[in-house]
Amino acid sequence: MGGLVPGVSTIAGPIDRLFTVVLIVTGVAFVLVEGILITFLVRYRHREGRRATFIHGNRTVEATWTIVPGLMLFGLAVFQYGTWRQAKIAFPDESRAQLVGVSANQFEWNATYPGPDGLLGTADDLAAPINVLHFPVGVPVIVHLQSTDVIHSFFIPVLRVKQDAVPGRPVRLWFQATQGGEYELACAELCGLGHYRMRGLVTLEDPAAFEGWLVELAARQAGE
Ligand SMILES: [Cu+2]
Repeated sequence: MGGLVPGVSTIAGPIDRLFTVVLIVTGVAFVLVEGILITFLVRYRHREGRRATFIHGNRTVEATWTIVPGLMLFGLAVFQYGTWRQAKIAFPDESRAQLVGVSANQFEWNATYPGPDGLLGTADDLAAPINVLHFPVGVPVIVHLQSTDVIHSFFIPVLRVKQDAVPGRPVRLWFQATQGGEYELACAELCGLGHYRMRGLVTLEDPAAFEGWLVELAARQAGE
């Protein structure tokens, strides 16, 4: 679909297809509804000497404009379920995924990576510099996301990943990157006066480079 940033994750294709279909369906409905509105505005405008007729509803018309959009929404709900399931429900196994902890606060992103014990949230975790995130390409990544203050939203457009971070409610999200590069992480939930500067630099790199970066983090942490 033209106009979207390029997608570099396994879910990007299905998400963009959904985007296109929903845009077409709602676009046609929009043109139709606005067209009828404008036609009626012109056709039934005030004219000298013409009296308004009073009607008391029309069951057939009312039922139609309720049932047709209802069926369209139901159809879209069924149509999108496979992609929703793939993106939000069918998580890969944590044992074969790269785990990353991401903590959002006003107004920065803090990423942590499992240390030698392979577990997140333990004393040997490796902390990345503020607003710096690295992810391996070709490997499922599971992010354990949390917020320490207000609601933020973890949004990496090229990965087609967006997830609210709600204080007190840790949540998981997952993706698999298909291509390396440097991209942007933005907060997509107005979270205070500094919201505009709440951005992170995301580096997607092959697993060997990613491992090298973890070693660098460990060395820096040991040197502190
Ligand atoms: Cu924020």
